[in-house]
Amino acid sequence: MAEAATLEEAALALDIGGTKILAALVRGAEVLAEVRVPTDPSAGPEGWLARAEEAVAPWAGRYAWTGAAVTGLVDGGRWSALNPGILPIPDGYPLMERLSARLGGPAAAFNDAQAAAWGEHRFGAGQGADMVFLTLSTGIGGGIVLGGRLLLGRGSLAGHFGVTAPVLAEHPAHIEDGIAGRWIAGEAARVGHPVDAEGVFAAAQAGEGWAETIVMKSARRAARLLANIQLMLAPARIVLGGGIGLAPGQIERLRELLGPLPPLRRPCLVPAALGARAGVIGAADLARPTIKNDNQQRRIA
Ligand code: BMX
Repeated sequence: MAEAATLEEAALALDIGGTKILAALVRGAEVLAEVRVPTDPSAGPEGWLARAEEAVAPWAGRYAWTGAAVTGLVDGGRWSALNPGILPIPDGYPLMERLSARLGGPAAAFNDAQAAAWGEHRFGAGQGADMVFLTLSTGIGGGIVLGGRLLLGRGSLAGHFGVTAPVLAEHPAHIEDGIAGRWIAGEAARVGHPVDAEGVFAAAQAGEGWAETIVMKSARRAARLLANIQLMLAPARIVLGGGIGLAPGQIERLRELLGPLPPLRRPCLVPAALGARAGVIGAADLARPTIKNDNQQRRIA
């Protein structure tokens, strides 16, 4: 483990996703310590926070504030699900208040993909550019940084791409329900291979046809989403993250599928430089001005 952080510089950061919780002690772009625990969907927000609190107990006194990156919508410090199928968060859960009460000190919370977008813009593959971050994970999340500002809020301009509806109604609700990790595992089980999404990618890498069929179908749909994002926002780069986005071979499949598009409409796809840590690094940084300077408008719109 790296050296101890000084209190003024280090933050506790949590990334609460549909499958796992990553807790980290973060200083700038540096992760000084980290721990992962699974998210039990049935435990509810108090259960998820209790699990995180237990995991970070050894770091007591080593951080000055807490930043959380969470799946779902954070609005006025309250947390709700956009798609309860990814994680059943009750509407309007007082997340900032509960984080602060449980972990001590000031706390701020953000959507996971928006926080990761900020992390990649500040320290990773999106530096100095208008960028979109797209996480292909349990679900699909997005974050947009234009002119150095992270777009927050509820609308699709805040990057909630996964819960947009498919134009061709292949699936009744959200496009993520036909592309992302839950769908991939569900498809595998349907064809007699009850493994998680990671297992499907491993099987595809090993040349198993059933697995290649599933990951290609996911990739074709994700490529359409990427092409639409490029048309809507024309970012200089789309930074790809998440367990599916960064799975072996997936960025190559997506690049190949997008290859025939005319250059002006073709996304420039790059992998997240901070990998699975983009969310915790972004949340730690975003939470700092909110708390210390009460001047978050400087950086986020
Ligand atoms: C869903 C939505 C987004 C989130 C995205 C990725 C919920 C609970 N989540 O679209 O807010 O950013 O999934 O989440 O409504 P992950 O858990 O797959 O990282």
